[in-house]
Order: sequence, then structure tokens, then C-alpha cells
Amino acid sequence: MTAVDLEFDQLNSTVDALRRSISNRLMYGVGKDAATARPQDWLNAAALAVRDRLVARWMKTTRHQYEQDVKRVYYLSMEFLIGRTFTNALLALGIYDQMKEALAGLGVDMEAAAELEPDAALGNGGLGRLAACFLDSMATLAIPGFGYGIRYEYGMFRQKIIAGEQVETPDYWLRAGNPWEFPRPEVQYMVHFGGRTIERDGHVQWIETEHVNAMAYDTVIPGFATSATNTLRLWSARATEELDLSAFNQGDYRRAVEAKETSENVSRLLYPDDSTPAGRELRLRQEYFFVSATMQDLIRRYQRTHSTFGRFAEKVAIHLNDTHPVFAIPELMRLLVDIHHVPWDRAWKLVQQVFSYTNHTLMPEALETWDVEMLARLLPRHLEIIFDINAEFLKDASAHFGHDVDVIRRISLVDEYGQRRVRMAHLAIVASQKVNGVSKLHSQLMAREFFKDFAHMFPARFTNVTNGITPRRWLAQASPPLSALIDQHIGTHWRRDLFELSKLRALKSDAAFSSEFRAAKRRNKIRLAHRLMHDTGIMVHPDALFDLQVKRIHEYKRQLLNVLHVIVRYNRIRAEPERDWVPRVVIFAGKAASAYKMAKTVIKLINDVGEKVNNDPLIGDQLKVVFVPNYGVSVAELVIPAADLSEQISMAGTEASGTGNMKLALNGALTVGTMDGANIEICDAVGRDHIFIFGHTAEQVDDLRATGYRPRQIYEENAELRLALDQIRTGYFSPDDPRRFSDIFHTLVDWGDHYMVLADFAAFAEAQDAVDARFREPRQWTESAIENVAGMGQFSSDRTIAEYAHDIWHVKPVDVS
Ligand code: 26V
Repeated sequence: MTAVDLEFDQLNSTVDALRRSISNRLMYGVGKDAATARPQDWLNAAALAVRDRLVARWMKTTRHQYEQDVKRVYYLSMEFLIGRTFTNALLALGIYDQMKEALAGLGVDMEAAAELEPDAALGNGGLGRLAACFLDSMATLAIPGFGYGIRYEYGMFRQKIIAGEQVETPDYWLRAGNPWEFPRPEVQYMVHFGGRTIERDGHVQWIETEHVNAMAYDTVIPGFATSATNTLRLWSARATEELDLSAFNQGDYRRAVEAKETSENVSRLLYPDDSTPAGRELRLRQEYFFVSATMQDLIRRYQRTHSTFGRFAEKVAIHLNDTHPVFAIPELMRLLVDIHHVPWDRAWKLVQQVFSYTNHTLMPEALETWDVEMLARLLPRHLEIIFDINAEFLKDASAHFGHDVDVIRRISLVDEYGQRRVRMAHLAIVASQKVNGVSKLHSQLMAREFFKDFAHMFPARFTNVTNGITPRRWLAQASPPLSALIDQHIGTHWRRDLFELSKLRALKSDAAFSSEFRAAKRRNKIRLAHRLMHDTGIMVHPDALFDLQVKRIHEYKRQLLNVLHVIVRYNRIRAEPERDWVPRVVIFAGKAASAYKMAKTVIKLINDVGEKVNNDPLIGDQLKVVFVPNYGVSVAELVIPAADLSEQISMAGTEASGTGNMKLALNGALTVGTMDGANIEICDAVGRDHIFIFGHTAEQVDDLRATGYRPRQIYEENAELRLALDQIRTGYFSPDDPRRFSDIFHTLVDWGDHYMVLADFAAFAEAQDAVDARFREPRQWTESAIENVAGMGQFSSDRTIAEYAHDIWHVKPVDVS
């Protein structure tokens, strides 16, 4: 590479310099002047001024990575739930106050402008947000990590609540442009579909395919307080010229344009469903589209500095965020064997050295499989490769297990029962050098139950890496009052070393600190109360206990358990309105997959119960029920810092980890939770006295199921619960449509109560009574809250990424000095 020495402005970040940059960017970047600029234009100009300051670091990091010929991590994920970038980038650069002042000098209120930035909502929930926290941590730790995914034009749908029901509207998040991305039209790869395979000169060729180009868009990922800066590369579908021309030459212009549109659909929208594999061809195309481009890109990058594949495994680690990117495995095999003519055995060895896989859910309905017939039609070469991998694997398995047909049938990559399907998790496990779960319990269940045959064959492959969250976004950015208080007492270094928070333990009985801690929480509660008033018209009192359950709406997460308790509480208050109740605001937020009827009914039930409770003059401020619409990263940043209580009440054994549980505890909320996912580790970290644990453990759930679970008996024997369920069944909350919720009743009482809501109800109600008792003692409550914050060190995604880097990827930080 030859290069001239460029002369460009070295940008400093004094208030004056920033003001000048913003003015320049407004004029020359956005094309407006102060007279015509709308708030959105100011935001874009300011964002470009920030971006300019990141770019020099970005170039430098890339150059260092190249010069040091570092091993790189490719983090493949269908979802990256980044949220907003502006404030995050300001904090990473340490120029928040300067920018605020510079904008104020230009007559712009920065915080108001920041609210105009749309969320990059390119994900459904936990898995996507985890990927975003990981990008933040990889950059902060200077790990040479690339995120790879899809640049969906439509992200997660926007949720409106109309007459208590979820209404989905499309989220065209790119409407006002995206100042954080760089289009790279020069980086395009062709991705093929369909066709057939032939053998020629001893090599397989995949011919007569249709194709689409994948074009790269790069987003800068700044590390916090470091010049290390990484890249998130997202692919967008572009019609290939061949495709345009073939129809055009035949004189059919309209068909040519239509074909172009159709081929570009592949990156159009995010599948808004995390509950079932939407058995859709387009989803399969998406998965293959982005991994094919990614594998081509990483081979090209490797080949820039290496002439053979001899050092491939020393320089490349590829991580599969769940099974969605698993086609990367046969695709890399295809590229190595068919295109680069690496012998099969050697290619397979390389593949097994570079891949690793994280499982994020054991819910059987979410484990991906693909119909063999569809694969034969869309990806015929990949199906052959998968069959070949399977044949060899089953040979090894027979050797390992003896000829036990049951085991062989269970572990085969192909489910032969009924319509043949490829099991993507099995392919991921067979091809990966490490496979991990996301909490201790989840990893145990994986190795001992769900994938036990694999764990028997490859014991060293299975491991645990408990999830984490970035403290930059989830404390520093989301809660300015609490961050400032912590800074005053223990300094600012906790942002990079979250274990520093343990120093707060020494202050837990300090009366002055406790009262400032309470004041910080109160400010966050007031901020939320204002927004609730504005958005929902519901007035809540900031001295009430703010009780949050915020997450995707799903039966296994048991929002219904929470609602049942709300109803019981309501009945109790109505029976004795004069008693001295602990006032509560029960806040729900979350989206339901659009096809998930039961989840949508649960949203309606929450709103109907809220309608009744909130308007009952007997109740007043003792109880409020609020559903906050459109849960996503930005809403989370608003509501989480305002929580007193965190509901983590999934049936034990179903929530792989949870990360909202960590965000809430980090913000000083006490958890009421089951022994599930990372709750168990949170319990260990904060101490049994500072968390409200209830309900059946995973083992007890199994036992109960084995001995015969009878929900109707619980219904009959618990009078308070029976009343609540009867109210649901008979239309007490839905007088306009008394049978609206009868399916909810029957699901719980008559149809098996699959998630054992009734089995845990009594224990849950008891735990809630203990919550009330503790909340009556503000000093004790605050002590527990401080213990929670102090115990969160291990839940930083920096710790998580350090473990991946050391134990799984074997990568080291790049030296950026
Ligand atoms: C599945 C599918 C199927 C096809 C349609 C689109 C789609 C999108 C996502 C999923 C799987 C979602 C799995 C997931 O989000 N798991 C969550 O991962 C978190 C991070 O590890 C973890 O904390 C949560 O417990 C787990 O539910």
C-alpha cells in the first residue's frame, strides 16, 4: 500500500472547536444554515462533528491491527440492538459537557435534540442487545473484533397501544439518514441461491444460480476512554447488474425493475419473532446472505497478508451468536474446498479450529431446523456439504457410542422423523471448538440434558460464559444522578472496572450516602413519572414502590404471574381500603411477537386490569398499573434507573440468562426472582438477604412434572387465587367482552399450565409481602439496594468479553499506543 501524507485538520474538542465543527457540518455536511436548520438538522450536524472525531482513531486502530497482523474475532449475529449512538459516543470521547455547551451557544438544547435520534432497533430482545453490549466491550478492551450482520431497512416494529391492544407499525429508522454509517459501495460480494451442482476437473461447481450482491455499510464502534475503535459491518442487498440486464435486454423494463426489487428484499426487514423459527424462505435467504458475504470478506482480508491458509486458524476466530449464522460453516467449507481448492479434510480441520457457538435458548420451539427440501432448492451445494459432514460425524459417533441407533438418531444433524430437517444447533456443535451457554444453570442444562450426547462425545467443548452488560450505557449514560453520586465517593474508574463498585459496600450504612442514594433514585422516578403522564396520561406518585417487569412478552417469562398478583393485591385493597398499604406502581413494558396470540392477549389483560385499577376511587395511589409502550433500548434507559423492584420470575429452567435482571440490579433495584438463569449468580453476588427468591427450582419443576402437576387443584384450594382467576374468566376486567380472557383461564387451570404459574403463585405472593415489609423500612431497603449495586462487578460485559477472548477466541488486545 503506498499512500501520500494527507493534510487534514486535527480536531480538538474544546467548546469553541466543537461549535466551529458543528457550524461547518451544518453548512457543508447537512446543507443548511442557522436560519433553515430544524432540530433534526442540528442533531445531524452535531453527530457528524462527533463522528469526525472518531474517524481518526478508527483509522489508527485499523492500521495497528493490520501492522501487528493480529488475530481477529468475527462476531456474527442476525441482530444488533444498538439503540441510540449520539450520547454514547460523547461519553466515550469524554466530550459530553463540551458538546452541551457548544450546542447551547448555538441555541440548541442538547438533551432535547438527542431525543430525536431514532433507535437502531436491529434486534428482538436479549440476544440482540447482548451483541450490542459485546461490541461496546470489545472496543473498550481493544479486542480486534468485528461485528457482522444485516442492515435491515425496517428494524423492530414500533409498538402502539390502542384501546389496550398492541398495534405494530413499521419502523423505517433510516428516514432522516444515518450519520453513523459509511456506505462502502466498493465492498460488494455476490451471493448465490438456487441452481445445481456439477463436478468438473475433480471440483464441485455450483451453477445456474440466481444472485444478489451484498454491499457493506460500516459503523464506527468507539471504545470508552481509549482510542481503540472497532467496526460493525452490516450488509445490504443490491441487485446484481446481470440480473438487471437479462430482462432489460429482452425489452421487459418493468420486469427488470421488479426483479431488482425482489432480490433486494433480502435485507429489507428484521423478523419480529423470537419465539418460533418463522419457517420462511426469506429468513433462510437472510441467514445465508449475510454469512456468505461475511465469509468472503474475511477470506479476502486474510489473503491480503497471507498467501496460503496455513495460518488461518491463528488469525481468525468466528463466533456464532446462536444458530442463525450457522450457514457460515458449510459456506466456509464451500469457499475453501470448491473455490480455493483446499482438500476437504484440511478444510474441515480449519473450520473446527475457527468456529465457536453460543446457545441462547433451550426452548424447543426456538431451536432452528430447516427443511431438507427447501435447502435442496435454495442451497443445494450446502446441503451436500452438510450431508458429508454428517456422514463423517455419524461414523465417529458410532465408534464412540457403539452402534446405539437411538443415540445416532438423536444426535444426527438431520432429523429423519417425518419431513427431514437439518438441526442447526447440532451442526454448530459439531463444527465448533467451543460451545457455551450464557449462565451457569443454562450451561449445565445444555451439557447434562439438551445436548448430553454431544457433551459425552466432546466433553472439553462445552463451557459457560455468563452474560454481562455494558456499564457505560446501563449506568453512566442511563442514570446521570446515580453515576455522579458514585463518582463523588469512589471515583470514576468503575466505568472500566466494574468491580470498583464493591467499594460502595463500605458506605451502605452511611446515613448521608444513603439519603443521597435515595435522592438519586427519586430523581429518576420523577423523570419517569413525567414521561408516563405525558405518554399515557396516568399520574403516579414518585414515593410509591416502582415495580418493573420489562422484557419481551412470553408465557415462559410469566407476566401472567405478575398480573395475577396485581389482581389479588387489588382485591385485598378493596376489601380493606383503610389499611396502610405500601403504594405501588406496577410497570410493564415489552413487545409481543406479531403472530403470538397469547402474548398479545396478555398485553390486553394488563391494560384492562390497569383501566379498572387506575380508575377505582377506592384505590387511589395505593396501586397503579402502567403499560409503557414501545419497549426498546431507549425506553429501557428511561425506565430501568427508576425501578425499586425488578421482576425476574420466569419458570426455573427456561430463561437462559436474562440481562435486564443485571441492568436493574446495577441501578439499585431489588430483585424478586426465581432460581433461573443469571438470577442464581446475582443471588450469590448480592447475598440471599438482599434479593427475594421464591418458587420451584429447575429440579423441582422437573419433579413436579414427573409426579403429575395438577393446576386445577391449586385453583380450588387457594381462595384468593381462585377469585382472581374467576374474575379473569367472567369478564370482571372486560365487561365489554366477558369471554375475552377465557383462554387465559383455561390455559392456566385446565390445559396444563405449562409454565407452572399456579404452582409458584403462593410463594410469589409471599415474596411480595416480604418486599412490602422491607420497603416500609427505607434504611434497610436502601442498604439492600446499595448491596445490589456493589455486587454487580462480575456482570460487566467487559468481564464476559475478557473470558471469551481468553478461553474461546484466544485473541489479545491490539496495542493502539
Ligand atoms: C429466534 C428467532 C427465530 C426466527 C425468527 C427470529 C428469531 C430471533 C431470535 C430468536 C432467539 C432469541 C433468543 C434470545 O433472545 N435469547 C435470550 O438471549 C439472552 C442473551 O443471551 C438471554 O439473556 C435470554 O435469557 C435469552 O432468552
